[in-house]
Amino acid sequence: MLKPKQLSSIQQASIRKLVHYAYRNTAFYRKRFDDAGVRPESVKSLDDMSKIPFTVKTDLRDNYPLGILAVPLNRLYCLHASSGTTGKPIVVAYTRGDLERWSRLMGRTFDVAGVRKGDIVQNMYGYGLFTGGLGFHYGARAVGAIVVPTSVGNTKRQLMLMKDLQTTVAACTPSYMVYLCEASRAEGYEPRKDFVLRIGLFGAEPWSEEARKRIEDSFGLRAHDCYGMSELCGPGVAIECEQREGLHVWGDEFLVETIDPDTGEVLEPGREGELVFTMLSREAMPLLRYRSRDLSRVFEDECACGRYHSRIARIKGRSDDMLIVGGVNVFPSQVEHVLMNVPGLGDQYQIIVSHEELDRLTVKVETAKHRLQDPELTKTVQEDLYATLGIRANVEFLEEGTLPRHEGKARRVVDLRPKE
Ligand code: DLL
Repeated sequence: MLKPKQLSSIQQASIRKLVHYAYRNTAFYRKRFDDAGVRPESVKSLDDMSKIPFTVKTDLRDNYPLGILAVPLNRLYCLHASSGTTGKPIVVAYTRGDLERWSRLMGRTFDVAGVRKGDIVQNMYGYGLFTGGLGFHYGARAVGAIVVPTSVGNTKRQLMLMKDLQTTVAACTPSYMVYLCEASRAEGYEPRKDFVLRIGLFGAEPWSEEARKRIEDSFGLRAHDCYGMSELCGPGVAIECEQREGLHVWGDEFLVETIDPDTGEVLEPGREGELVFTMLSREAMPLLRYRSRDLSRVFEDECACGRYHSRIARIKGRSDDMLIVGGVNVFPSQVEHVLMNVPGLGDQYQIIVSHEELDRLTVKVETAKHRLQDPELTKTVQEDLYATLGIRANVEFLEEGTLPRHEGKARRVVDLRPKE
C-alpha cells in the first residue's frame, strides 16, 4: 500500500510532467494556457494547481471527435464514447498504456472489494461504447476472476445464469440490482438460497443506503459503490473499501479537488461542492482540472483500512441538468436537439422520468392536431431519440397549447422517481 509520502511525491512529480506534456502535445491546452497567461513552468507543485484553467464537458464536445489527442492516431488502441450535451457524443481515446493503466486500476478496484481469483463475475454493465462493460471486464481479468459477459438486459437469462453458474460477484447499476430483487422472486427464485452472490459492484448512477440495504438483505451480498466517468477512462476512479465510509479515489492516478460550482473557488477538504479531477498519466487525452459536475465532498483523514488515498462521499447529485436513466446519461439538451430536427413538431416538450420496475423515459411533445396519432411521426421521433440517447423513450404527442408554459425558466424535466 502506498504511504502518504510516496503518494504525494508521485503526485508532485506527475503534475509537473503532465502540464508540460499537455502543453507540448495538444493545441487545445496550449491555447487554454496561453489565453489564461499561464506558463507550464509556473506549475511547480500541487500548490500551483489553481493556476491551471478548468476543462469542461463542452470543451470535449467542441473538439469532437478527437481534437484533444496528444498522440498520433496510430498510437491509439481503443475508443469509447458517452453522451454529449447535444447530438454528438464525447469520444474518449486510449493508448495501449492507457488501457493497461485502466485495467490495473480496475483490478485494484476489484481487489479492494474482495474479489479474488476463481470468483465468477457476472458483468451486467453494457458492453459497447459505454465504459462500464469493458471496464469491469478488464477488472475481473486483472484479478484472475472468471468473467461472464452477460451485458445488460434479458433478466430471465441473467437470473438463470446467476443460479446455474453460481455467480459470486454481481456487477451492474444499483437500480438494476434492486430490480433483480423483485424479478428474482417473481421468477420463483429464493435469492438467498438459489444464489451464492457474495460481492456486488454497483455504480454509474446515484443510489442510496436504503437501496444498499434492500440489495444486501435480498441477496446476502456485500455491496460496494464504484464511481467513475468516461472522460476519466470509465469506472475505476473511486471505490468503497471494506469500511464503506466513502470511496477511495486512486490518488496516484487522479487528483481530486472540490470547487464551488457557481464561482469556481477551491473549497477546503470536507466542504461540499463539485468534484474536479486531473488525470495524472493519461497519454492519449490528457485531462486537467476536469469539472465533473458531480457534487460530493473530499475527506483526507486516514481510513481504518490503512489506505491513504483520499475519499469522496457518495455522490449527492449534479450541478448541471444531466439525468441518469437506468445508468445512461441523458441531457435534456440532447432531447431538444432531436425534437428540433424533426419537421412537424411544436416547440414545447417535456421529459418525464418515472420508475416502474425500471427507469422509464417519456418525451411529450406538442404537434398539430391531425398528427397526434401519426405512427410514422412516432416512429421517427422514437428512432431519432434512440440514435442519440442510446435508450428507448416513449413518445406522446399532445395538442398545441397543452403543455404548461412558464414565464421564467421552462420546466422541461419532471422526475417522478421515488427519492430514497
Ligand atoms: O458511468 C462509468 C461507470 C461505469 C462508473 C460503471 C461506475 C460503474 P459515464 O457514463 O460517463 O461513466 O457517467 C459518468 O455517472 O459523472 C456520475 O454523474 C455518474 N456516476 C458514475 N458512478 C457513480 C456512482 C460511467 N457510483 C457519470 N454514484 C458521473 C453516483 C455515479 N453517480
